[in-house]
Amino acid sequence: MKTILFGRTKEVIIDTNGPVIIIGESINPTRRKKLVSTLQEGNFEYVLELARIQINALADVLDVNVGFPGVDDVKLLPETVKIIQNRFDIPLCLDSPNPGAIKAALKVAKGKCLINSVNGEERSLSAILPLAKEFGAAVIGLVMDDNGITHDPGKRVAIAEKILESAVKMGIKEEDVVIDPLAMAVSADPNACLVTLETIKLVRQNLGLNITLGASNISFGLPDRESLNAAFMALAIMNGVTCPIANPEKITSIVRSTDLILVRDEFAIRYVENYQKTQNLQSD
Ligand code: THG
Repeated sequence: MKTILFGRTKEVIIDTNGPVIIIGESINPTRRKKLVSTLQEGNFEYVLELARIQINALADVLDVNVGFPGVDDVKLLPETVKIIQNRFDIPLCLDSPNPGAIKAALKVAKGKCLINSVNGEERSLSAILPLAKEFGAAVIGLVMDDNGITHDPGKRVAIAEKILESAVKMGIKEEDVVIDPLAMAVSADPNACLVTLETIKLVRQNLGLNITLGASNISFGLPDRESLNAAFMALAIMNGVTCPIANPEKITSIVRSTDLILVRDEFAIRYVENYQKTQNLQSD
């Protein structure tokens, strides 16, 4: 199954057979005070810097989240999208819980975006899916619904199926639905990662869709987040994750290593490309 995204002209193919596509997470105000303060001043230089750093670290798609308390993201999200797309030709993942902000961003975005996200709640399905259809976007489906978040992998997959069915009914192509099995902090729940890994496996087996997740979520609240994120990433890819949202500066080496091990990188071309890139950056 192939989910195809576009920047202004650049095509990115997310393929269930790999190689893994990296969605860069860094344009997100969570714990980035500088992003909030510069955006509040109407200064986009830091956003562009975060985009450049992630593209250099071999991100394939950029997640764009400009939500913080007090922000008018119906105005700020499209503005940020325009500024990024003026400079860079990389597909975007529009990350907002506000359908108004998603719609405003889709109106100005060039190419084909990934909407982040819809979930199984009726209110979310009826607000977001028509936008994906209208603008020809792909959409991430979070496996939660009106009952909140279940810890039963079978029930999570049932929500994924419901989202897929609603999308297809709306006229959205099956391949344009990407499932997020929900990655949560293992510090808060010792079973959290195992439930996610099991959900990933079931989504791959039963639905065959592309799978994303917010990979860095799992290490909140613990030291040495990098090691934990790396171990989880390898397991998540093994089980069927094809387009994680993560920090490319830290995760690209792990992703390219895992793809090589899983025979998705003939002649180790992508593995070596990343190695050379990191060497070049050091000598810059
Ligand atoms: N699913 C989907 N979208 C998502 C998430 C998800 N979007 C937001 C989030 N979760 C994924 N994005 C991030 C962004 C940053 C961090 C974690 C998840 C993060 N940042 C570091 C910190 O807080 O310490 C700081 C940045 C750094 O690494 O230097 O952890 O689950 N669909």
